[in-house]
Amino acid sequence: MADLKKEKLMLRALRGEALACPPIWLMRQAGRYLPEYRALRAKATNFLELCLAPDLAEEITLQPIRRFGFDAAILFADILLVPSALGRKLWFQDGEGPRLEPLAARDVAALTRSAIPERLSPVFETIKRLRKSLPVETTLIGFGGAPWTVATYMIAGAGSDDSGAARLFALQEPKAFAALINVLVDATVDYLVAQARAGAEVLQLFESWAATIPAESIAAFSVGPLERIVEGVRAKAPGVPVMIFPRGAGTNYLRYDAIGADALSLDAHVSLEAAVGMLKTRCLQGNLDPFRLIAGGKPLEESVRHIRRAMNGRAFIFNLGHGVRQETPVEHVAQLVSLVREAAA
Ligand code: 1CP
Repeated sequence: MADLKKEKLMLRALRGEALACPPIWLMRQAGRYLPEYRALRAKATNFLELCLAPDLAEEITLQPIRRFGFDAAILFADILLVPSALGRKLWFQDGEGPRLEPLAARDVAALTRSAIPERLSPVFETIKRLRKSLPVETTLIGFGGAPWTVATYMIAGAGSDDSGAARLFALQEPKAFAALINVLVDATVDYLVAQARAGAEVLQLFESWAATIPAESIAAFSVGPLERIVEGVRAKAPGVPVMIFPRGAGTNYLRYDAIGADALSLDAHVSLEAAVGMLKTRCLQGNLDPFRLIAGGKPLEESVRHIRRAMNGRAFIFNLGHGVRQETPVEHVAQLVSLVREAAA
């Protein structure tokens, strides 16, 4: 009977339909700004346990849907589950973020993707449960990290603003670096296809550290690997739209646009007026400044109106330019959803 139901707004936008009111979801919509998340987090031993316990991950994914009625839910998990499934030690230091055992060139050959189906099976179970528990109009988004972004954490052992350790590794150990990117491409295809088969309806690739890639390496480090992932996912999970978020790509957004993904996510630094004319990707997504969501009031209203006007007539999904920040007042998120759903653009 599914074909008799009206298609979900999010999927209509991804097929290229310009809707009067765009669908809305927010990157990091589940997380620390929500009191109900903090309450669950306090009970768990650690963050990894939350990601790998289907009952908890399902509940956390549903929390922002219950509160705000977003058009899409994003699976509660983390991009660093892939390196963990490849055999790297991963832990989350409270208050400090993720930590991995730093990877050396000699460690690359030992990375194998054979354990992904078993080690990440709780994630696929969470997806199956969510397809039953989500409201019928809500689209379920699965995700993974882009190889470069994941490699930066694997090599440095933590996040860093300039990805210096990974950049130096790529220059000093080019063979090991290429092998690492290749393993991550294949592992990410496996992981995303398994998410789609479990019930994820859309897949997002996070290239959160696109800004740290020198221009001459964009093709080898990021655009090429993402092209191979999109191709691999389309071959094995046809019909599941793929969205790419190359945060901070600047003028290199044009290179990501040429991949021909189903949607391109714009950070808050991209001018929408310029993007509309230059970018050919079927659907665009973004790009509210997360600090306007913290500020609320006029700054929020003005920006929402500006974004809606600029994107009027274009297939578009409303989102932030990066994730919801911890200090964001929950009332502002509710205000945002009603502003986006107001009748006129
Ligand atoms: O409670 C806590 O201490 C954990 C904070 C937290 C949360 C809520 C982390 C640790 N990860 C997540 C969930 C998460 N991570 C989701 C799912 C839910 C949602 O979006 O609502 C997603 C999609 C991610 C993706 C992710 N993890 C990215 C890409 C998106 C982005 O923000 O750029 C990245 C870079 C990570 C790594 C990571 N995991 C956690 C943190 C704090 C970080 C960033 C650390 C750093 O760079 O220093």
